[in-house]
Amino acid sequence: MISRRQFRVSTLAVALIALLGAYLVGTGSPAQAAETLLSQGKPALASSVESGAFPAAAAVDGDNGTRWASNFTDNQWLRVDLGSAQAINRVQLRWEAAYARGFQIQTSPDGNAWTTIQTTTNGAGGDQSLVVTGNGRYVRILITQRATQWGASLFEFQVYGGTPGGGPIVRVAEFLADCPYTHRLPDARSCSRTCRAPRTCTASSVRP
Ligand SMILES: [Ca+2]
Repeated sequence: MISRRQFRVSTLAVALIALLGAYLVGTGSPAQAAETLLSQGKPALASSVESGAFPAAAAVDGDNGTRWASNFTDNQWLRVDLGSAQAINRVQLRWEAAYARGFQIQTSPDGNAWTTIQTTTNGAGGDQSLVVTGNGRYVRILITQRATQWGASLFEFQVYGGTPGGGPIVRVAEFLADCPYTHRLPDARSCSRTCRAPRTCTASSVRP
């Protein structure tokens, strides 16, 4: 038999777990939100190209078989125009064998004044995912140190961002208002989805 006191304690524990679940859903970490690829197919420009076979646009075409390649000196850059100011959360680089050891990710409102939002000095090439925080219409990579005798070459230069927390988020206040005490289960999403008339919901209307 469960004593009344034990029942109260266990009920309190369930309520606390439910509130924690609601809190986690309500605060929805941006890292869990769906990200948006902002750069693909957008106008791209580079300070130089090795040849016409490796244009700037090849780094934002979504094709891992095409690439941009610079001339064989440092301080070359590739930029993409996102079309409007955007919040930027991540940059994905897919390097060809001619990668850069040192580079900077920069943003700009106008393509002239640049703000550095990420600096790498020991890059190893391959696929690089850089978590960044920035905002701007233009995003570029400035090559500060090539790793090889050739230029810098990227199969893809991908800028991600958009509205932080893009997925559906149930706020704590909504969750508590919609769900009676007995329905405050850790999975607040299913509660708010199934409990359309909260004052008359029965326990069976809320999925565990
Ligand atoms: Ca490409």
